Amino acid sequence: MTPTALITGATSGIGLAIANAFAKLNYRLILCGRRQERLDELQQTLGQQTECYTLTFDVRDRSAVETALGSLPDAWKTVDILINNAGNAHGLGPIQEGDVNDWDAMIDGNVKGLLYVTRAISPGMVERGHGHIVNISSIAGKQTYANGGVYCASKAAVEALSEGMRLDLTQHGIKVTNVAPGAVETEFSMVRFKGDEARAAKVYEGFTPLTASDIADAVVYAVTAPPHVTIADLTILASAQAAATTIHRK
Ligand code: NDP
Ligand code: 8X3
Repeated sequence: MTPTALITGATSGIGLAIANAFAKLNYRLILCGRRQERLDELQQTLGQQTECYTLTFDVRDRSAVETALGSLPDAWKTVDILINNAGNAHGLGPIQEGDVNDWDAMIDGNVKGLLYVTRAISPGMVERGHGHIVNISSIAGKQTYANGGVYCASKAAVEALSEGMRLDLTQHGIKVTNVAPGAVETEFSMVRFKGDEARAAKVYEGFTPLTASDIADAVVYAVTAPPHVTIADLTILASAQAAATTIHRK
């Protein structure tokens, strides 16, 4: 049977690259995000390669998540692979100056949103005794850096949740993979710096960052591993990156 994959944050960056990679494998795709026009475009483009279904919701909105995922038509209810990718950093600054709205966006999106989606999708996997959940964490979940405490905390929570999910779900035939990328050039820094293009570009200056498709390749590796193999945890860095904030720039 052709697997069906649900990808949150499919409208750009890593989620979009995973959608493209899965389309090449002919997986059926449920593509999620807030930007309707991008989802419509994906339905047009990727829809020519594979079967696609789109859902527009904000992962922070619990009832929107429940309504959207609860409304999946019968033909799309069986989700074999869940990619919990939606998330972003908002701001970069010391804790005493933090913008509480930014904190809410990170904790509500990166942590609670991932939980809401998982709560909606995992019972079906348990019922079927089969499934794979891939959580996109970050090097920031393993190493805390100055001025990024709340984003790092949100990704440390993802690390803990990947372990917790594996402990609870392995007995039900469900694999859990945690993927922790380093610097990947996407819209991530534009979002973090609220549209400041120059500041966002500086993040990737003087070295070759990862591309979103580098991460998609790793996700494909994890989801195509043989049934008896679980790729539990992958940390992927650009070759110039030694640690979260140690990057060798020319
Ligand atoms: P992008 O900004 O390019 O993509 C973020 C995606 O998440 C978009 O599709 C966006 O869609 C979606 N999203 C964000 N917030 C919400 C929300 N509240 N509700 C629904 N969808 C949301 O960044 P990346 O591709 O880089 O980020 C993807 C994941 O990878 C994130 O979890 C990020 O933390 C993680 N990551 C990124 C790294 C990097 O260096 N880029 C490194 C390590 C991890 P839309 O706006 O349409 O809702
Ligand atoms: C994104 C990578 O190091 O900018 O999670 O936090 S980092």
